[in-house]
Amino acid sequence: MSTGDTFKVVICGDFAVGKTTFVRSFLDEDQVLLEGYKPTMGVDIGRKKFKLDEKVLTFQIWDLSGQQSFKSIRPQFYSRTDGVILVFDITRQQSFSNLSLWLEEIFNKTNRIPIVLVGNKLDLISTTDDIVSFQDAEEYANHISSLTGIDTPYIQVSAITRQNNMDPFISLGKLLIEK
Ligand SMILES: Nc1nc2c(ncn2[C@@H]2O[C@H](COP(=O)(O)OP(=O)(O)OP(=O)(O)O)[C@@H](O)[C@H]2O)c(=O)[nH]1
Ligand SMILES: [Mg+2]
Repeated sequence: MSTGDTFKVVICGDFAVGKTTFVRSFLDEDQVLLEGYKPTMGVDIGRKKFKLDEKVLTFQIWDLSGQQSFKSIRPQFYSRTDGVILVFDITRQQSFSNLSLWLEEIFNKTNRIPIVLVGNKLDLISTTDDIVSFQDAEEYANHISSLTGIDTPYIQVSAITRQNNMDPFISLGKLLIEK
């Protein structure tokens, strides 16, 4: 539930798909995004005010750990969540097939909230043939949408180069305002 225009947004998805890098690129536009992998320990919470269609929104962002070892403590982090950004790595099929496990975790603790699907690491698209196609991911977004009854946009980003990195937050903000 939201208080005024403050929304709790939870960032989900497998370990190392780039959730923390993606959140940092949003929270601080000038921050240098280090490339070393430092797993999130449980959860990191950040906050940012931003303007959308003449409204000022505040997102309180809960960046979860995707590591299996934190799975048992994650459910407690979903209480009063307004929206979810679900991230996978377009160069790692496993992180795409595991999305159903994330949906199960999300739906166990939330009720009909907007979800935005993000395929990260777009900068690596030409480095391997084994990528998750835009079409497959978009179909999956439609599947999510059929479960929630709310539109689920699919957006490809590169957290590292910041390509499209603001779009998922803007899309989610619009869905939350409309709700
Ligand atoms: N090439 C590329 N690498 C990325 C991108 N985003 C993140 N990475 C790298 O992927 C690794 C994992 O990134 P994190 O942001 O820590 O991943 P995470 O999803 O937060 O991982 P957990 O906290 O363990 O769940 C790091 O080495 C990042 O530098 C991207 O857009 N492109
Ligand atoms: Mg992390």
